[in-house]
Amino acid sequence: MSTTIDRGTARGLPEWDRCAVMGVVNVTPDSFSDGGRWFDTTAAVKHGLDLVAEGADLVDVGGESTRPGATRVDEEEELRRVVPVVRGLAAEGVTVSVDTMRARVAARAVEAGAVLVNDVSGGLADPAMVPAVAAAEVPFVVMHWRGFSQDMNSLAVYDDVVTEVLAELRTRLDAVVAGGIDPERIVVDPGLGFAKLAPHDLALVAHLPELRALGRPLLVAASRKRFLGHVLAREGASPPPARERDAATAAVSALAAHAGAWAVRVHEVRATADAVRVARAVEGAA
Ligand code: PMM
Repeated sequence: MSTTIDRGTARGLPEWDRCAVMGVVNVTPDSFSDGGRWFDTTAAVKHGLDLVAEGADLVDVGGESTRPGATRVDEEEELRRVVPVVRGLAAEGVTVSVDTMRARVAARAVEAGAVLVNDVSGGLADPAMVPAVAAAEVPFVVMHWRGFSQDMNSLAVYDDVVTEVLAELRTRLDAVVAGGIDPERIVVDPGLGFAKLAPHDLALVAHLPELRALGRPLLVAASRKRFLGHVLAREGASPPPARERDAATAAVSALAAHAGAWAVRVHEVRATADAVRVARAVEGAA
């Protein structure tokens, strides 16, 4: 079967003939949707391996919660959480990415075997990040970001969210390339839920092909996010909790794969692994 959708590739990473599945391991006591469960190194490594067994192509390890309103974790604590888990998973042959806004954490994680740096601030939070990633010569996720978790709800103001996110991502792309990162190593991400309300997130999901026009592979991370809670809420009832949003997440995974996403980042891998395979089979039949 020939691939009908061009998802792009990031230099230095494996190539998949379908949308890839990035499984999430949050080594945090307070993450948005799975915090506290994988806080211990051994449990976190085991969880990452389980995600691979369930169909994850790569595993994203993070030690700092970015849920709206979260306060920042101390750098030493972040290192203590993340580095042993990265090392343990890389030693088992897993393709590991590190989810961090700090250059030192990124550099230490790469030394420990991470092959992708996923910075939700796109290099804005730490001025040392872009030079560190350029020097490490690893792929870099540039996510759309307007500010830290404490401030991001007040920053969710757009006239036209798709146009503005595109323009702001383009500016960040230019900046990180000017900072020395190989353009062929860059992945872009609309940053669902980051300084965005539910209608903004839905509009971005509806317009993913336009984000592909940035010319870089697209990572989509809808997993368990608030906008899905809004979509699923029954009239007059509060939204279902994060853990009850996995079927909705898999639905977005299928839509994103069909729209040309390079990868989807999810907490519950099994259903999304099926979703991207179905999307691939449909593409092959087109
Ligand atoms: N969202 C979260 C964490 N890391 N990384 C990327 N590239 N894109 C995202 O949208 C993103 C991310 C927050 O979700 P979690 O705390 O539930 O994992």
